[in-house]
Amino acid sequence: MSTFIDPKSIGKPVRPRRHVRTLTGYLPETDASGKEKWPRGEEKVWKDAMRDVDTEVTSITKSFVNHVQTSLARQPYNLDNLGAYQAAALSVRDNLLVNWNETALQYTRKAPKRAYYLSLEFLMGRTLDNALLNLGLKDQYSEGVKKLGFSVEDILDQERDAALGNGGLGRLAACYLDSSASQELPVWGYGLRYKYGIFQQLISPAGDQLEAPDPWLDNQNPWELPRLDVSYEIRFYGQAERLGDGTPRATWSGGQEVLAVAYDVMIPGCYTKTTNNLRLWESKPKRGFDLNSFNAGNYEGAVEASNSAAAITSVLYPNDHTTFGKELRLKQQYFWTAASLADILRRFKNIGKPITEFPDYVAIQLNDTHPTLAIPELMRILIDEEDQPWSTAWQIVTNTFFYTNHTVLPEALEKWPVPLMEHLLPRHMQIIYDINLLFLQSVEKKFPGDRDRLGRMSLIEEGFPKQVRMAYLACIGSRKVNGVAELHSDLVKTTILKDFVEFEGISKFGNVTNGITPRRWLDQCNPELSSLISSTLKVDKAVWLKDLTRLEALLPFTEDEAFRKEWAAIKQRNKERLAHHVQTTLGFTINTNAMFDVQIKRLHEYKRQTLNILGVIHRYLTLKNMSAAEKKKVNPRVVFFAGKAAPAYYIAKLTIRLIVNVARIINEDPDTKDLLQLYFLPDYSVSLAEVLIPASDISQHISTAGTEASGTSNMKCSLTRMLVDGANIEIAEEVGESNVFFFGHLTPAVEDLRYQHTYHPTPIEEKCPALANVLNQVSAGLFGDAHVYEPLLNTIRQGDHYLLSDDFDSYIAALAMVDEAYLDQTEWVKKSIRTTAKMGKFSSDRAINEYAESYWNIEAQKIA
Ligand code: NBG
Repeated sequence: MSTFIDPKSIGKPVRPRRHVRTLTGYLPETDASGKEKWPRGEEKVWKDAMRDVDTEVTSITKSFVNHVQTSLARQPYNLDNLGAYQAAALSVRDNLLVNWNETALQYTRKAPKRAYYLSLEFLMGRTLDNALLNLGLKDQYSEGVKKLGFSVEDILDQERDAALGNGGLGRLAACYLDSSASQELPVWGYGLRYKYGIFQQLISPAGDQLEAPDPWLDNQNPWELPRLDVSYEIRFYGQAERLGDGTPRATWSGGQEVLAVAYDVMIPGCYTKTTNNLRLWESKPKRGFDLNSFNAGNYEGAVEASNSAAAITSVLYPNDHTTFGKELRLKQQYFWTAASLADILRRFKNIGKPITEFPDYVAIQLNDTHPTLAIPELMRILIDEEDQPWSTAWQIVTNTFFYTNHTVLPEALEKWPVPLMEHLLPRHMQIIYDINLLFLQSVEKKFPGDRDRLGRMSLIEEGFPKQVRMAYLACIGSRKVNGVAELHSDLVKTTILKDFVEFEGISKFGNVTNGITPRRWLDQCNPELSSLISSTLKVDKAVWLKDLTRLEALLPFTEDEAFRKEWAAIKQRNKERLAHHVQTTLGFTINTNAMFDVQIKRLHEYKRQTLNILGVIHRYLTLKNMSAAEKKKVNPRVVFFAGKAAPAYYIAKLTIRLIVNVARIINEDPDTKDLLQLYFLPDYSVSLAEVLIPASDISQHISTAGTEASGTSNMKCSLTRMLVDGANIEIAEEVGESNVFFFGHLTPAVEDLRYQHTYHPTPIEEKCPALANVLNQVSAGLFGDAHVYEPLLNTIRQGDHYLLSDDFDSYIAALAMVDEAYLDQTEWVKKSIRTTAKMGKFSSDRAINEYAESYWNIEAQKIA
């Protein structure tokens, strides 16, 4: 560590952060009459030269060619699809910037209360198509690039996904940014600019998942603006010393200092000028490298220090619902929250209001516990730098933050070892202890003598080592806490935060059911369906895409045969599009006359991909025993899986291997291959989801009851007209239970079943012979490598924490009901239309408005 200590800084008090005035948020001075003075030169000359958004095809092609010649430094006749994508992206970016600047200017002028969404993950996917839709310029660009000899589809296909997220939590953050801008709300996102996003998934010849890095920035990223002038110094390690002068103040000095540099990503709203910002931080060494080592001739040491600074934002942690005690991850969390808070504070100070009014201007949403360090960090700033008394600081903090919980799985609740925190963030650990002391004193006051309760509620979990319970810190440091679906929010209140509800009162705890953006998940990925909806409803998509409840007007059309026919034909074309994609990328030929059945999500035991693959094997074995006549009556099915497993999650990876190897046998078997096909599509991503979802006839959401907080792919699948299977109570409430296929045990039964598994286990042969048979076939080597799968099969045979043996029979029965329902195509299409029509509630516009009104207390701002 000595290589990155700057001896000159040891013992010195922290220098207040300084900031140089930058590109946005600047207002011109006014003269005596209040009129704005143009800072330099002739105002008219400036104004005449200023550009607006290009809306004419000729100005679009001009800007495109201009970028080819200048930004790309290429000859116009020397352009491939990638170059064309870059030129198109740069010219679209110019348009976005016009709106982005105006939005920033107006926010600065009006100084409304703003909300900030702190998320360690933003799974954005591709940008160009979304930007074109939101700007309302898709037709003009298509025409323009066609004139230049390109097709817009080919150009769009060149873009690499921005995959800075693991799954639902990160994609939710991206949907919320889209909705904030579309609803004209002053919301910014703050995250990290990982050099490598979620790993690329490859499948080995044996069927194992392999991971390769995702160098998404290699081709340059036209959607980000490096803001080298917006930077903050962030400290790690060092010493914290209390001043001991009767105030709660302390100094924190020494250690390592690194720079956080901003990269801005424009977030355009749909059919509005509002263009918000997503600010991503990159870490850099404070000085090119450590001068002390360099001067002492220790060149490697000098480089090491700079590498250690740059490493902070080098990679997204690919974990999903698993705890990770890694120091670098904690560093990421602090680096990002500290930089974001410094930036938010600077912006607030520009308004010139007293610090006690901070919560009147700022709401900060904590996306899960990852940004919880923002709570002690704001306390540190208020106390040590702003000289506020403890109670004032705590008052400000607890009126600023809001915390969303995204899981009740115990293994996913973040905890950090106290020794690690003390080492990395000594001042924050002091503050956490102080918060805990005062908190436990007030608990003791309300529940005198209840020592158990104090132990349960303490921010510090006893043990070796002691650990900081981040969810509890997030809870007590926030103004409100919410879960992400009705049932999940109830579980939060009655299980993991039960004691806190009893102590703080129920009104602090709420629910905001997740939502998805209909722009991407209906219009962009399913353009034909989108235009059918617009023409049928005789409503411009600009209207219904921003008010999804309008889809309800589709209900009467369930009785319109011509409409149903077109509805079904679009599904068929989407299936062919997927088949074409699989053919060109993987070389498989898919039967598009079969039902397409998909399960697409992270691989995890609780999501029960295992139940699905064992169900597929059961189906295969059943088919094998059928006569030719019986086979004629079977509904052909193609089953698709896609999803990544955390690299260290052995059982999840084994599930992938089983799926791949079962697919090999089934797809080659002449007895069954016309009736059952199985594919594992590697490297699941937002872009792959955009092809898969519109093509699916049925999607599987089959997690053990009570374990999936909300799910969002269920909403996407239902929105692009299809049916959900499994325990999606809220969706069923909206679309009607007859349009969802339910099976299995419900949440209240889970605990008791698990108890029975542990204390009164019934052999699986007795309890569920059908499942036992499937397991035995796998064990016997029907799909090769018999012994390899034993650890996976044993999770079911012993303990069966996720209740496969309890739910298997009813799962198989539900699949049979799906087959039967599918045979009546008229009714099936009607179900599908009804489902889409009733999905209005699940728009992320509804969700973001709930946050804005009931949590953040912010208002929409019309950008003139
Ligand atoms: C996930 C839940 C999903 C939910 C998303 C978004 C985490 C920790 N949780 O059910 O498992 O849809 O969050 O809320 O990633």
